[in-house]
Amino acid sequence: MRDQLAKIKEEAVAALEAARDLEQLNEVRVKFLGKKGLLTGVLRGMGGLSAEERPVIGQLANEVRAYLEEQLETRQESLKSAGKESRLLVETIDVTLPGQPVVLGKMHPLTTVLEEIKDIFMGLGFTIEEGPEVETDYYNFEALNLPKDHPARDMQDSFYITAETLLRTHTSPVQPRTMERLAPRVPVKAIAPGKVYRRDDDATHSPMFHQVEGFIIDKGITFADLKGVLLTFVQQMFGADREIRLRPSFFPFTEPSAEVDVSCIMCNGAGCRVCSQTGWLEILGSGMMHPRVLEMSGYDPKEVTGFAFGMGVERIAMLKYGIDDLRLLFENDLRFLAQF
Ligand code: 2NL
Repeated sequence: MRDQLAKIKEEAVAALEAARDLEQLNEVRVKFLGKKGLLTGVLRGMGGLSAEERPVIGQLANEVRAYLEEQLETRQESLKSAGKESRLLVETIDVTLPGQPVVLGKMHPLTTVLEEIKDIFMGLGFTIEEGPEVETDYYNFEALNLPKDHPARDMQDSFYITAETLLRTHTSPVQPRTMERLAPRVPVKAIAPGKVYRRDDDATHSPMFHQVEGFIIDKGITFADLKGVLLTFVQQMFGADREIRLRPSFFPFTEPSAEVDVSCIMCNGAGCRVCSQTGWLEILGSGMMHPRVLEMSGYDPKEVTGFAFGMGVERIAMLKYGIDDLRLLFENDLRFLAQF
């Protein structure tokens, strides 16, 4: 048995020297020192030894194991550092090569325009209000003086969730919600930006689009305030030399109502293809808050007055950037988006 142990030791040392990499070294470890390895095999045969010899051989076997484990560790360290060195020789870095270009993302044009609109109104002292996109029939229609037979209430035009709830068809319901919360306090100066939904889908209509609604309530608010605020907005948005034109219109929630046009941003009013030779572009709807609407949400129309307006963000973005098809804004084609 002594001879056997001496032979194992000798063979193992030779095998350790011969191992060329960590994998081969591990094979050596398994072969000699593993659970089913040669050394363990010898120890199993100790049963046949006399009581005097057993501890002597046992001790010898342990010494061989300890020695081999130590040698294995040493060999492992030297193989490891040799591996690192050879990799350093092969993997040189050429610091003169050009770097990998980092592709930077940017804002979607709709986001840019929406942020710009919000900035302008915040600068004028407006707060920003939000409301749910799944809205009740009451806030979406009833509180806005939209009569039961209004076409917007048709299943063909709106996305209904239940008989009493639907995807909001405009941002207007944020107004009665805000009024209910604040009434009868004045002044109220707020805008409500956000997503709205209608059953429409073509080159000029998307089932989801964005609106910004705004309103002011205070003692003594007049149509002149409406005109002044909207002129300021238009000039900050489209340029200081823009003019506006108000045309009589109708909305159920305002009286009187007016459509607001901006002097054409392409031809400056001379007449071109963009403005259909009229010199004007329609950009928003507005009016004085209907007394019924004020009253329903807690304000006394004999004490306070107000004005309101609403605009489509997609339309503003299309005019500002000269985009001719609304669908481009929603296709997320990077060749399009990278242009802004
Ligand atoms: C448009 C026109 C408008 C309003 C929205 C409003 C809301 C309340 C009371 C009074 Cl609660 N008015 N909103 C008023 C006039 C026009 O939007 O063309 N929007 C895209």
